[in-house]
Amino acid sequence: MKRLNSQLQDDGAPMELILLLRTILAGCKEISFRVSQGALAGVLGSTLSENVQGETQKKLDVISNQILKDILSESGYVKAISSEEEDDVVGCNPNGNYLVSFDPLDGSSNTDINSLIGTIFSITHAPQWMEPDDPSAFLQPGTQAVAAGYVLYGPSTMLALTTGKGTHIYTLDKTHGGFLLTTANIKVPEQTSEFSINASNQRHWQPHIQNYISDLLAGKEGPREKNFNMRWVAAMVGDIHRVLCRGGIFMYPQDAREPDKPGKLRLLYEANPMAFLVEQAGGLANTGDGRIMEVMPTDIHQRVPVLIGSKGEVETCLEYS
Ligand code: AFP
Repeated sequence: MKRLNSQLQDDGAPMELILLLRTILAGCKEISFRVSQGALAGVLGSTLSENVQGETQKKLDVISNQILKDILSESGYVKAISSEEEDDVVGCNPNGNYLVSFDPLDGSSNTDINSLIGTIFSITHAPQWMEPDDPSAFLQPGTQAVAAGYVLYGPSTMLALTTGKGTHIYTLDKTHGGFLLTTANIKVPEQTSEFSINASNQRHWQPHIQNYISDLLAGKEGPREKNFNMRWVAAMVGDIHRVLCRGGIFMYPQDAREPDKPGKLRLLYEANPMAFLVEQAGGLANTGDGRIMEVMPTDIHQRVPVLIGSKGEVETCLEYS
């Protein structure tokens, strides 16, 4: 089986980017190990702290964030990082050529039930003019990313990665510690009969989203004239992995709960990297109002509504608005 390095070289990735990706993945392998120890190492449960988004931090959120922060700060390749678990941008090497945004442990409410979780990341070039602790350089649309990926800590530890030449899936071979290519150029099926949404928020959705979901639920007897299945992992990384593997539409749409936060998911380190991966696999990623990757960020922790998945189904959903 092909190794990660060899696929990245075939895709024309520059050597420094390859080294940076290997650094991130070294951190993810350590996270994978810490996650797998679970209760034996006392890493489950919550801390007493909250992150900048007002969410209680899990012990594994803090551990994973520290692992990635340390390894990236010491690597020399990175000028600054932004993380879900850091209030502000963290400056690293003033001469570093890259910026990395990450959610160190997505789906952390799943840690205590031994369910799917993962690390999501996105990489852009660092502008020369930028001071390492300047957040403004992170405020670039997703189209500027040079690489994005996630590592899913499930029954296998898997990597989905794009450098803009398709999306490839790798599996961690724990016997030698390397990621091996297991699906090259994965393609999201254009049509689907599976959707993914937290239905408990239904009363807060905009009317057109309520109409769209009710037509899916009406199944064969409704206007779509086919039955749909629903799945919800409560970790975007798990839901998007399923969409990449067998199609579907994943939605966290705008809702009326907090008018100043139009969606739940964060643009820089959740929506954009997933949009890049899914678009490179032939799917679509939209806010309901335009392409996710074209949104100009105004804040490093900005939230956006998200409709991601099979091209035909995302297009159908958009026709309801
Ligand atoms: P964390 O990043 O705090 O772990 O939250 C996970 C998440 O942002 C995303 O991965 C899920 O799709 C979503 O939250 C699940 O939210 P609810 O099930 O609470 O609606």
